[in-house]
Amino acid sequence: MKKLILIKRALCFVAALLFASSTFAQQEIVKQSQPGFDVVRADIPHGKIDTINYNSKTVGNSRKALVYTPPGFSKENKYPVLYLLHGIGGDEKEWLNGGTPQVILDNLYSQGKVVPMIVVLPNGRAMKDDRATGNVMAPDKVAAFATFEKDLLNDLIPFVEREFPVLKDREHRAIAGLSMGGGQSLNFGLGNLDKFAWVGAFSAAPNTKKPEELVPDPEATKKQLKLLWISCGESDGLLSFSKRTHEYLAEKGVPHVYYIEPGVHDFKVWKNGLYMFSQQLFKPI
Ligand code: FER
Repeated sequence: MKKLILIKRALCFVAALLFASSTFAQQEIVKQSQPGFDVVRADIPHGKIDTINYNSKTVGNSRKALVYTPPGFSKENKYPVLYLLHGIGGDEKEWLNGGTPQVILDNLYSQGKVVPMIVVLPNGRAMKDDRATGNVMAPDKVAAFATFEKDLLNDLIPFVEREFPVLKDREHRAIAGLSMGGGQSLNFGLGNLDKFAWVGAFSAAPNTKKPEELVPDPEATKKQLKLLWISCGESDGLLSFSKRTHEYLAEKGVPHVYYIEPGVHDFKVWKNGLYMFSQQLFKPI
């Protein structure tokens, strides 16, 4: 009799666990990517990539961006949005060409590891000629990466929110990027916490503002942030920009993830960054 009660109790416990895990998309410990995470699979549903053209009052022309809608996308649903930014040598196609984010995310969806979201891949060089040609380090081109803050907030985000079925509050908007795009994500994300609750920087570049400028009011930042992710390759020449940000945040007690992995300044690190960051997005923390 006692045995039966124990078995019943154990079954109740298992049922409760199953119920809890299926009801809430809780944060689990995310591990780094394993071989195959970026390999196309024919046996799973795939998301879709489209090019959009939006009118930019900031730049004074029509600008391009790519949009990835997840497998099973439906206009009847509403989705959170990740803005995913490129580096100094790239444009709106850099992630697609070098990082195959659609493959990484399709594979994660097939394992139920990501919340369905729309990913917008903008061109973060906000100037009339926004191609990555000539000297990409020219001062006007570097300055255009800062100008993109206005283009993003005043032109692109409103366009996306008019044209796509998206959730429009800060808790359903994320920004992340590689290198220059990582610096932009920290600058724009932490600088506009009324717009972004989830911020990720992979190998952030020297355009990253100084920590005291990024987070002038640590208490306010703590209250608003859902996730701040900073990753970098340990042999990346730009590691110091991630490190100084991390050290300041640690000193001020601002929760964040600081993930240093073997590697240099390349897509191996950035793809793993997207793999790990995306799985944490838009889930209860
Ligand atoms: C720099 C070194 C690297 C710099 C930018 C970068 C603006 C950006 C690298 C990248 O986006 O990959 O001095 O100055």
